[in-house]
Amino acid sequence: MSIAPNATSTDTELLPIREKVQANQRLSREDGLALYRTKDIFTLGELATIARERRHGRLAYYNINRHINYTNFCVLRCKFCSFYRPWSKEPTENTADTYELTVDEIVEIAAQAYDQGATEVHIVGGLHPKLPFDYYLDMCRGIKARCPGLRLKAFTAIEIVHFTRIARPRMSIAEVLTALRDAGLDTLPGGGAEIFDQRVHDEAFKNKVGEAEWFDVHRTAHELGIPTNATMLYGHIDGHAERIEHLIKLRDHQDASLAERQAAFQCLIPLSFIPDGSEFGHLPGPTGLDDLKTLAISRLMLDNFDHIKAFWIMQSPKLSQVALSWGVDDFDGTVVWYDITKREGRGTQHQELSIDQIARLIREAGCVPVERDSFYNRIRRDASGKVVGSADGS
Ligand code: V47
Repeated sequence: MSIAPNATSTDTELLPIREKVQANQRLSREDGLALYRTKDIFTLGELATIARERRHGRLAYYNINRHINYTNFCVLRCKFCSFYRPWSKEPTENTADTYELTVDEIVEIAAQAYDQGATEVHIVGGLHPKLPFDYYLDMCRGIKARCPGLRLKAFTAIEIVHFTRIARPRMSIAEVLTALRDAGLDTLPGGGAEIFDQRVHDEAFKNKVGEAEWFDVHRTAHELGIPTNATMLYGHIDGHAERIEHLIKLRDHQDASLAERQAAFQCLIPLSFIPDGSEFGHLPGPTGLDDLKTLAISRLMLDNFDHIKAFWIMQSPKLSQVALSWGVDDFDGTVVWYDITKREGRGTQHQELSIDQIARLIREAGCVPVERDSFYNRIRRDASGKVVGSADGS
């Protein structure tokens, strides 16, 4: 898509922002708020496309992956979450839909995915009160022993803090991350960030560790050379000002990681709140326009993040497709099973897009599908579909 350099907007507030975007200058807090205020979503999309195309042209990334949610027992009670189930030491008191997978079951799921061409497993779960730290180490070791080429993106910052508390003797964040990396962990997913704001924290996820600990984990991972992702869960009791603040905090952290640390954030995933089945089930959730605006504004504010991902499970495949022209360059992947959010609260865990479906959505949006690995290198496959390497030569 070519952008006319002097295109006009119906919203005069956007004119100075257009100049900044064209000059590749950093946007301010006020700019971010003006972008949320605008009704001119076409100019917003056009500006986000300038930022997107400067980095990626019309390439759109996806991967062949498998999400594995190892347990839905959780000691937390986040009001936006429909996934968690309380744990009781009396098994008969647990509801029928609780589960915890054994290490063997997890390795089996990963092995099936690997044998079918997946290059990454994304593993997260609830904070289980009883599983020992060895369970998580064995899970990583077991997967890597059975599937040596499979990349392991696992455990949100919240789980990492939980592991520091359950390890015996107790361990620091750096010790937990080092032990997991030695066992096979490659990258950390971005979950658990929610919205970095004390009011929202206290009203929506009071018992969860907050912003300081989330950043501690990501800072330590970056110091150790482990790349991570970031998320923003929007469209519940948050406001636009809080979202812009969240993005600026991530941008500040990224500046420091890029300048001083061995690794950095790879990608932001704005997560569109799905109310169904949660304590916030009475809330309407974001509209399609709010989704589009938030993805585009994320692209524009995060000038030091390489990638903005629409997680099609949450934004829907159709809106994620449209968002490829509103700043998004990554589609996540084939997913297959996903338990954390389900449409209508009682939908199925089976949530899958085939490679052909993803490629069609991307091509129809005027983009070029690129299968990527966990570090955004282009995957090369032979005629039989076997991975023969990444574009970086690995
Ligand atoms: O941590 C929970 C959020 C996260 C709901 O790093 C909800 O590549 C919407 O982090 N509605 C898990 N969101 C998902 C996540 C993720 C997904 C895809 C890719 C990556 C990545 C990360 O989902 C949780 C929480 O923040 N969440 N409940 C809900 N009702």
